[in-house]
Amino acid sequence: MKLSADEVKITRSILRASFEMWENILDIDVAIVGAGPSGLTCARYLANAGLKVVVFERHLAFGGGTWGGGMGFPYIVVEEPANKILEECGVKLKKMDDYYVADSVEVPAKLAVSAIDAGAKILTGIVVEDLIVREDKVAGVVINSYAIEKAGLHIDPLAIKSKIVVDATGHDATVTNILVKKNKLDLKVYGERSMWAEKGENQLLENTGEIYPNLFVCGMAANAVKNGYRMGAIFGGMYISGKICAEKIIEKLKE
Ligand code: 48H
Repeated sequence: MKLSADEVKITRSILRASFEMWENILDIDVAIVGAGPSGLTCARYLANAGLKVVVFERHLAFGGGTWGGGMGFPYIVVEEPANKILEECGVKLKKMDDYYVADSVEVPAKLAVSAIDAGAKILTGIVVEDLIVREDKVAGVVINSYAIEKAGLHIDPLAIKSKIVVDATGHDATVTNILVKKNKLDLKVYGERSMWAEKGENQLLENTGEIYPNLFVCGMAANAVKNGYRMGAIFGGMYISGKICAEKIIEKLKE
């Protein structure tokens, strides 16, 4: 057997595939910022509804705050009815006390595979550093390479048009913070409150939704914006928040 490995052909294949991909996502239905549990769940439901969805994730790995489980112990806890969302993705759950326990590496892996299989595109190593705002409505995301951000280089970004943008950036609610600061809005980002797991999980569901025209917030970012409680290593609210967010977006895009 002789393997063929031509450097020019390898490079050309990568460049052509990349240009094709970028050209195809310049104008999309939904841009989700953050590939944590809420963003990946939201992406799967939106893609299943036939929408053109791209998830932009700053880091090279998807999964956000799931990998390390609780304090590095590789398990997370999920309450009913969120177990059903993970079961749809083929995650194996173990019943313990009143909860379900899941492997903190299996969960993000299967959420990501399920979102990709549904048709969502996940782009890692890409930071959303600004938004396109037109006549008091969000109209897209302004993106840059994480490597450029990390190196502190002043290199101008590129932009993607999107009907809807989702802030699924977790504790820092970075997208909402950018929108508020740059556009001098009255909308206030309060930051999250200290831990109260049960209240935090339930607030998350109420706090999920559209907070500015075409900007939706889900997951921990929803509680961060509205001063909801944090909840530690219980994740059910993240998946349900992602699902509720997708349902609200689908409803809005029907209008
Ligand atoms: C691109 C960005 C940007 C940006 C951030 O933190 P996450 O896992 O978010 P959620 O809300 O889906 O899940 C929260 C959960 O992981 C958690 O932290 C819990 C339950 N905490 C409870 C507690 O008490 O502590 O993921 C957000 C993702 C991360 O991967 C970031 O890298 C990414 O968003 N991100 N990506 N552009 N500007 N900002």
